[in-house]
Amino acid sequence: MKKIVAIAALAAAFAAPAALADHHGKKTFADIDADANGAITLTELQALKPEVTAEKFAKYDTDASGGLTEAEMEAWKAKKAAKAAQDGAKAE
Ligand SMILES: [Ca+2]
Repeated sequence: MKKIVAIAALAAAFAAPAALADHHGKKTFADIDADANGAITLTELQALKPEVTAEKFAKYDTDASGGLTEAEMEAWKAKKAAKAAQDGAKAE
């Protein structure tokens, strides 16, 4: 039984692409873009983050294309990071 667990753990370790480790377990743009068309739709994003609303999505879909480009996703991430830093400063 122990041997099976060890093999399963080893298989899982090899199955995880090394690139993911650089993102601290976070999904990359390509991971979220399930159909790899270069834009993340609300459906694709909700598969990862079900809490994202259509309103919130639209706010960051700055060209209203119905999909978030990598640049739009980066802008979103930057805004979230800025907010987190601000919240952290308030807590101190
Ligand atoms: Ca897509």
